Amino acid sequence: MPNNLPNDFISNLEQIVTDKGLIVEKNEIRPYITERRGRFVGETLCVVKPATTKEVSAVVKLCSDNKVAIVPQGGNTGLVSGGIPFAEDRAIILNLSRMNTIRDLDPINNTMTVEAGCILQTIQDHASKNDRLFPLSLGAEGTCEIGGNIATNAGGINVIRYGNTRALILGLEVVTPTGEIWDGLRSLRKDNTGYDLKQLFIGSEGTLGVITAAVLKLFPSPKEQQTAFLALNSLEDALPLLNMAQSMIGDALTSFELIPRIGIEFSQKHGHRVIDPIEAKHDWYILMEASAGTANSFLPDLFTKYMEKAFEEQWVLDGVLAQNKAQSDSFWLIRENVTLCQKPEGGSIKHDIAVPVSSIPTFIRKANAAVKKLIPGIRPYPFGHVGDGNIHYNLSQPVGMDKQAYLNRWEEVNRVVHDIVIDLNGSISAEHGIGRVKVKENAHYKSSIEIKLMQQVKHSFDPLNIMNPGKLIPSIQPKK
Ligand code: FAD
Ligand code: 2HG
Ligand code: ZN
Repeated sequence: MPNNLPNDFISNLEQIVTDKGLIVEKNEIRPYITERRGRFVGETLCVVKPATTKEVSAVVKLCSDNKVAIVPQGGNTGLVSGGIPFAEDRAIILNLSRMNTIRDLDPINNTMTVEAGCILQTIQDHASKNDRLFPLSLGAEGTCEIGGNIATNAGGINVIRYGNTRALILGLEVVTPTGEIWDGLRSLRKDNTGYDLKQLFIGSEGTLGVITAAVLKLFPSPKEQQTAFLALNSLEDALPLLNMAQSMIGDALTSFELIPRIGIEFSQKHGHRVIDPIEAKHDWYILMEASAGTANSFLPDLFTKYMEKAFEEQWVLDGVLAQNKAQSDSFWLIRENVTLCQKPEGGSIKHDIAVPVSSIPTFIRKANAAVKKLIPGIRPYPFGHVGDGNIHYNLSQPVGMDKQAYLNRWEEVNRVVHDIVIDLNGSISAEHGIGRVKVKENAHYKSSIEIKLMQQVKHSFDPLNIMNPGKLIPSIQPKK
């Protein structure tokens, strides 16, 4: 038993979360403290899995009374180690997976009320069965939970049309760090009655309270969809191509993703059933999609005209318009594999950056030159949500280099890349959050006033600092 824990702490927890709600065995704990990509293994006192909001409240009160820290956890797919405690935190993991009830779907109000542990894909499927769309979509959707999506303000592939998670939430139920329950499960599109507290919890990465339920916005389910895989003439041509999509296809445009040649190569080498849709090799590709909530929307016509114009302007050298759902799925399979197939190529130093869309080519070219100078042979792997100005600027290790020696350069490489991002008025975390991994780096770039204001917010919600300590906010005062 770790230091200073009251003897009856674990038995009190056991009484709150009866029936498989408490895990103390080392082997059973391991998956909960292991980051999905195996980069970190944390340490926890135990894993608690409450089944109701009242149980969450009782667990939090017990922890607050005993000054034991709490790390909320959903599907543990986060990429910045926000949902894992480390030895110095002396924390329990409060895992929400058992709170997985869909409480309500209101087809007239176009809302769905769900508990925090509902898996994102289950929510999408339930919306679809009711002829509605819940548009949040990301590679981890079969595992991540809506509570985690809200806590990280997740982005994904449909942000260009529907916004980040923040734009999809109407109400929240939260257990505060003192164990009180705030029922903010409103399903209103208009509510100007004071500070919009839910917005503080969205993106707070478990540092201000435990999200137990949410009211989600639904949309008409798509009746027509068009997906195209296009080879760019040059990286710079992505910009006029996007611009033209926004003016010709308008609001129907849902995704505009960048894929580099190296992404196709890694996917074909390590993925399953990945077929390059275009025979000739090109440096850069765009995977784009548009959808309409009504049939006979003229979308197919619009899309065809759009592609004709793109060829005419020579922004696109080659391209395929999906003829059916299977072909469209095969394009998206490539995109999924671009994410998954970097790992078998050895160490990857990762960045999740945003710059104004107009600066994307400048960013990629400057960053490529800088990192190649730093580590000859490094393999830039920039991909992702270019339509939102968000690039996953990942860097695969040089072939043959020792993996650990490469990963030891992580912070040095981050600094070089992030300096370029900040010069271009960008962000060092576009959608994955800060977690534990980027706390220092964030404090380095943010002004002291911004960090101080965040610390004040944190302190007013959680004066004992028991809610996910050491994440998001630095424990030291920043220099500036
Ligand atoms: P966890 O990893 O369990 O937790 C994440 C953070 O949220 C932690 O700080 C945790 O303490 C907090 N938290 C979790 N649940 C709660 C709760 N109920 N109350 C309060 N705090 C809570 N992210 C994107 O934004 N866009 C992408 O396109 C994307 N693609 C991905 C693809 C893959 C293959 C993988 C592995 C990850 C991807 N991610 C992406 C990252 C990740 O899936 C998201 O951050 C996701 O929202 C995390 O959800 P989760 O349930 O796994 O949360
Ligand atoms: C994606 O868009 C995810 O695929 C994961 O955000 C990005 O692995 C990554 O760096
Ligand atoms: Zn992403």
